[in-house]
Amino acid sequence: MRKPVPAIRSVKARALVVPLKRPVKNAFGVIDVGPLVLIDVETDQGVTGHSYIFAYTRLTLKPLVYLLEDIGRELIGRPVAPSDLMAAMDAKFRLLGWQGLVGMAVSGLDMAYWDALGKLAGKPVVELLGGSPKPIPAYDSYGVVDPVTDERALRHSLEQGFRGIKIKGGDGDAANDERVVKGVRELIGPDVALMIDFNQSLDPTEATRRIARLAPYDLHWIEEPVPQENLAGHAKVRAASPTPIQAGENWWFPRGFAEAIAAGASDFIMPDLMKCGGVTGWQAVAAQAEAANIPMSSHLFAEASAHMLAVTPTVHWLEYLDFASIILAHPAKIVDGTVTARGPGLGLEWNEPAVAKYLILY
Ligand code: SMN
Ligand code: MG
Repeated sequence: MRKPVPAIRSVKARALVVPLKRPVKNAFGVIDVGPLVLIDVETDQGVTGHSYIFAYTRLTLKPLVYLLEDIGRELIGRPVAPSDLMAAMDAKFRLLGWQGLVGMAVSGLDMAYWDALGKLAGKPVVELLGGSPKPIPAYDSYGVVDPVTDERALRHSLEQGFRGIKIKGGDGDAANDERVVKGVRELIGPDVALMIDFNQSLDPTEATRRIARLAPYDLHWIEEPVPQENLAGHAKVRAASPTPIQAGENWWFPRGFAEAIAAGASDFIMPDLMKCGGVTGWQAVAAQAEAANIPMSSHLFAEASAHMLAVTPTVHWLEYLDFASIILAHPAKIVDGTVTARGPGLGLEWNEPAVAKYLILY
């Protein structure tokens, strides 16, 4: 007989602040610790779905924990049917909107539902979605680097087989961007993709000026040159740019991508699973990317993104920026510069002794 759809028994959220192997300096400051929220969706069939979200700052940890658990209390007894639950969330938050903590919580819950469904089926999520695990080319994602002091780390990335390196710009003037890009290009050679991320720090005129100056260094993409909400600005920069524009980590849910694509904002897109609506939202974004022939990469969340990129028709790159491996039992593994999805579910299991060590109690 057909097994009933599992129902939600409880939702638990835990806040952690984990140390980072590599701080991420960007145009606005330094991320020197990893503020994470772990989500556990317990079902009535003996399986618990897991996911984690990245809170950016400690300041949002406590509200996220309370929000997740309060939403969770309203979900008790509901079947783990992600599409239905997304529709229920849409109704609940329609007047408030997705952007911000609500969108992060709803996306995180969606990832945990899918993890639970995969674990119940004994399959990786990529298989539930009709695909199969495959190696996805990954780039090693850095903060601001200095070609001299970070030489060892950059060489280590190449030794691990990474065929792409991303660095941050916009923390200094145009001359500094050029010095760094030139130095890193010399170090990694002509065949490794080099991306630069401005993290929304420029205005369209300045972005255009800086991009022109970086043209001789064969950059693979220019990321978020201007504020994410300035879609017309992105389109303007893109029209003048000899280098492809990349964006999407700060566009919210499939509708955000529809608007950006309609505006011609970017050559490439890179949804963040925590902001695009989780596994459910990602699929709707990937369909748009396919229809518009836009190469699609991931932002953070390497373990879960490896599942999603394997069913993304215009798959491009997986971002490897490690915030969570210290608290995961099976962190993403780099093999010849690629990451392959692992199950069951999204392959997320907690390293509980490490979780206990970094737990913040409210
Ligand atoms: C980024 C965003 C948030 C945390 C770390 C890094 C960055 C990226 O914009 O693209 O990785
Ligand atoms: Mg970025």
